[in-house]
Amino acid sequence: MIDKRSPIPIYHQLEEYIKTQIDSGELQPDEAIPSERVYADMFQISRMTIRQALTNLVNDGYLYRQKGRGTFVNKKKVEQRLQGLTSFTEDMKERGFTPGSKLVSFEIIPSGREIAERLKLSENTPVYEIKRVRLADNVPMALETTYLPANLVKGLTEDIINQSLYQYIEEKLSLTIHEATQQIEASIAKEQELRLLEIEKGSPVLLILRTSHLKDGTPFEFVKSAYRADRYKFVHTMQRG
Ligand code: 16G
Repeated sequence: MIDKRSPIPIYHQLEEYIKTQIDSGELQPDEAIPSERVYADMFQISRMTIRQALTNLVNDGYLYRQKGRGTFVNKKKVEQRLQGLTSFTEDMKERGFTPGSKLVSFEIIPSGREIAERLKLSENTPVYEIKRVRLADNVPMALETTYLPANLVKGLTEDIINQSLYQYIEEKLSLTIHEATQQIEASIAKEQELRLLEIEKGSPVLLILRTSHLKDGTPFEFVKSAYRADRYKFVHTMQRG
């Protein structure tokens, strides 16, 4: 399995070996991987090489560490396609997860400059600010802060936002959600994100800014979200010509 004469670095070969074991199901999600000593004996390689491979696999989201317990196989990342304009609730249901939300804060505030600009409002217009941890089978996936013009997306309650915002907008307010633009960038989780997403200091997150519009072009939401990079990946199909 490991070829010491190969020009491919040994740590990289070990990474590939472990990935193959994960893909084939020999190592199952949440199963502890063998100890460094086992790999060292099995392949006659140094602990340092093994540590390097394991650290890379943790950083790439294949494995996770638990202090004092060991290193475990991560669940497969959620694949989010970047085609249709879907809600978190719809995305999770489609994948067979139970969607959920944990409300962090919910209030009406006067829009500052950034929010006013994004939502094409004048400054100090009342907007809802909703902060939710989005859950899949009770596991935190993203921290989402949503801004909505209070005189457009009317009558929000805790009950509604604990379920689906898009469903309320479409079914109860009879507004037509039409299109959105979003940007995605990499970042390191900040203090509040670490705590609420239950990830370790230094973990990467994907920051997404989304502005969504109704059929007549009116922006109805501006959302800032931090997605756990170890649980999420975005997939985009492109056509040439
Ligand atoms: C997704 C959307 C967010 C929208 C939410 C509605 C991204 C980056 N964000 O999380 O803009 O507000 O779905 O979800 O995809 P809900 O209907 O489940 O409340």
